Amino acid sequence: MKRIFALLAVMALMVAACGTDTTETTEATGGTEATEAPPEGAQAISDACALGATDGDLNLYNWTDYIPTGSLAEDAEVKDLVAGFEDEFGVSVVLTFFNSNEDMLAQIDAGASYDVVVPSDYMVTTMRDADLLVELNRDVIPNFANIAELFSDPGYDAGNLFSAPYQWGTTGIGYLYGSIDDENGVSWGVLFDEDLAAPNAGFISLLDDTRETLGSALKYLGYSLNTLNPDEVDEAAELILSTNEWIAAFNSSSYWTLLTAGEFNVSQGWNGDFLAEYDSISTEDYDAYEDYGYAIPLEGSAAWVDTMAIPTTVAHPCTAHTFINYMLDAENGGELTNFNYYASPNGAAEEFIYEEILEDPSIYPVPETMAILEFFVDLGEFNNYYADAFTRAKG
Ligand code: SPD
Repeated sequence: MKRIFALLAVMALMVAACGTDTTETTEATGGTEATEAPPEGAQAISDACALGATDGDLNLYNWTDYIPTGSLAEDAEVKDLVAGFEDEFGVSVVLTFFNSNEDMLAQIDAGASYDVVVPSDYMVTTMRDADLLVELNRDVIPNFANIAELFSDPGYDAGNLFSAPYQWGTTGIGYLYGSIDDENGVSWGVLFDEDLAAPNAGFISLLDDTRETLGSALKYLGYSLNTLNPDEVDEAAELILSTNEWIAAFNSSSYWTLLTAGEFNVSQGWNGDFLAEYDSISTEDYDAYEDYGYAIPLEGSAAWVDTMAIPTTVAHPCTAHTFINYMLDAENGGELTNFNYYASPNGAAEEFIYEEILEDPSIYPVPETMAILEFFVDLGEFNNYYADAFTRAKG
């Protein structure tokens, strides 16, 4: 536990400072008649919601495999949080997946209606500043009290007025042991340097994500992943373009299963996706952790906070608030982490999280690791420069 407190101290500084594919849909399971709310009334209706009220089914727009549901929950032996919400509140949940903040933003910007979305830190700022988010009615989200203090006033959304923290994690490299030299730590060079990548040519994947993929290249080059210097961004884009010679794919939606299926040996990705996958393929007779690892590269990397927010395209604002409150419940928060292997910003959830997760430095990094991590911040107008650079980088 001592290590967790030291980690929390480092996180406190970082979170306070952190600034500002394709979709798949699970089955809609029938349910009660929805009362459609006109988008322009979303804020007024939200402000008038009662605790635990619902006003229709829930359209949830979340990252792939980020909430326990159906066979995924069953296999992981954790509570099905989607079915749990449906049962407790008598509504249906339609779950649609996205694989990058920018894809999600494009959908909301185009008017797609969702009740709850899961933007990362910097994207909360972007969406808030574009008037795409409803201000949360905290009166009907009493479980906000469960959020650990260090996540209660983040730089990306002062006072959590428009977002509730969901999970936090890191970006790094998942790999098959033996495929890279990891004796003295792992360098981003195994993805970005021609010679270091050569042994795994054709078996390497990068995230298909503007800020993440450029961010890792920027880190490898020794720059901030929030740089506003166009020359540095151009250099990172050139570097990514050069990897076309040896990478197999840009993939953010299934790299973890493709890694353990032998399609990739080395993948850029998010910690929980790898670790939950290693756990899910382990059996009584087989421990996947003996074959696969996760490393935060020596040059430094990204830490991030994903959040729950209500877009102004919401149709069921009261159900949305009730869902956020449900997810911030201590036990549900614990189940979420026990499923997806991402760290929880929910302090009260800690007692429900498996000890081996709390003690895993790939999930709750030690302070020395935290010191080389950087949070993404919203770049305002300069976001477009990154977007264009990433389009060029993909060739
Ligand atoms: N499988 C879903 C993982 C979601 C990870 N969060 C992405 C953060 C992007 N900055």
